[in-house]
Amino acid sequence: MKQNKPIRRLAVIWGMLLLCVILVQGNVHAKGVSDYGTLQVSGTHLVSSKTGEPVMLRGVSTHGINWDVGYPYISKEAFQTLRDRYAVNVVRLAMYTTEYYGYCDKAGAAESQSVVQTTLKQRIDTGVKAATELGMYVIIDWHVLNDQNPQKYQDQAKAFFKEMSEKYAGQNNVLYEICNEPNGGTSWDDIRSYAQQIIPTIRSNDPDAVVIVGTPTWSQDVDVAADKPLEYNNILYAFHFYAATHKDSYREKVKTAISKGLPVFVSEFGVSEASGNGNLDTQEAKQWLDLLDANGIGYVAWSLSNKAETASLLKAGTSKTSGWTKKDLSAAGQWILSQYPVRSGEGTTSMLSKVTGLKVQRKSAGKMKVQFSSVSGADGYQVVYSTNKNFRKAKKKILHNKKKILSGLRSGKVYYVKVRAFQKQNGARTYGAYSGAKKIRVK
Ligand code: IDC
Repeated sequence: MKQNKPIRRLAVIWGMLLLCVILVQGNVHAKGVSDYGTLQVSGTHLVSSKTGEPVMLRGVSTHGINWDVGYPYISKEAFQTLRDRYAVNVVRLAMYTTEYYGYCDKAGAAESQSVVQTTLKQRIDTGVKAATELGMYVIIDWHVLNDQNPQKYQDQAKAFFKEMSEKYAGQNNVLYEICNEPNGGTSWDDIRSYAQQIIPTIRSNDPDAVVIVGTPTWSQDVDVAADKPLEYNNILYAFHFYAATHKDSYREKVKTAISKGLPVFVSEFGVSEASGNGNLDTQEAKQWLDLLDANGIGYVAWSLSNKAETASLLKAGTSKTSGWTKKDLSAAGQWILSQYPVRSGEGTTSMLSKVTGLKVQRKSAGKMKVQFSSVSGADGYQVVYSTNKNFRKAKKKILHNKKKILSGLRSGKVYYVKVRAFQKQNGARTYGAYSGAKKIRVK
């Protein structure tokens, strides 16, 4: 009987540790549809039609929604995890046109082509609804890949986008990506003539819709597109990179395109090699994201999947379909999804631990001393104090070390105090989780 106590104590300690992990994960929240509303392309940027401010989209692409490594993650729970823990504000639904269960060529699938199409459209609808309920943007991606030239299935693309734009015309959070990666010698002229069929179809239903157009050579020749852009407004041109393969010379292509005034959008990237597998190169990826952030170019990571390939954001074979914490993420997932909160500069980040060991001491009239344990990696601390238990009308002070005497307090009042650490990234502060609150009556 006696052994029970230590075991119970151990269980309590484990429980508390688990809670700490959950709290440290914090709640991050990039700006979304309720902040920005309808998106518009202005110059080389996306801007909010509501506030006029530049819009930065950071997102995640599904794997092919035709496969069981892709569609199980189309849910409100999954998207909410991405939004709340990892500062994702856009999700891309990648619908392959060919390969197994493809929209135009179902390859080996048992169902008829029309059943396949109905199922894929239902999956898209689930994704659009989930994103909408969560105030996130959503990209409907016509995932041209093995079919190489989007003109191959142009009639089907037209019918598909007609139907989608009719269905989602009333929404301000849906973007249409009309050809993922033209390749195999498809020229920019081919893509232009395809786009000239599809864009008016979409716009006749949804005049404001932002349309993303792929560029030649697996959506990399944005420099070529920049010499002869399309004659429509609200167009983004796709550029895709995989950091372990595509380096400086590809960054030059992006720089050339934007210097010519082309609005570029990275609707797909990986930290892996272009195969979606092989090595990861986070140093190159960091250079990429720095370049994109500096130019206000949004980016979407490939892919939200547990498939055993290094581009997958989830650990190979993980069975969780939402609620992922760091341990459920692959190396690529951990790197990418820890970048987003920091780069969006909103809310807390899971990179910093919670402040512990907070002590408050009464000093002479109107003063108190606060001290706490330092947090590794912190650039400073924010102490928040108030006479209100819920920290209404709280005062905030930035500290550069772990103790400070606060003065100017109201004598005889009870104060509540809490502290969090912060890091500075790109000029913005990102915070770790708050310490527990302490209370004290001031002399
Ligand atoms: C890859 C998937 C892989 C799949 C392959 C073929 O990661 O599991 O077998 O497609 O369908 C792209 C494409 C994207 C690729 C990805 C990685 O848009 O569909 O996904 N990639 O190769 N362009 C460059 C890389």
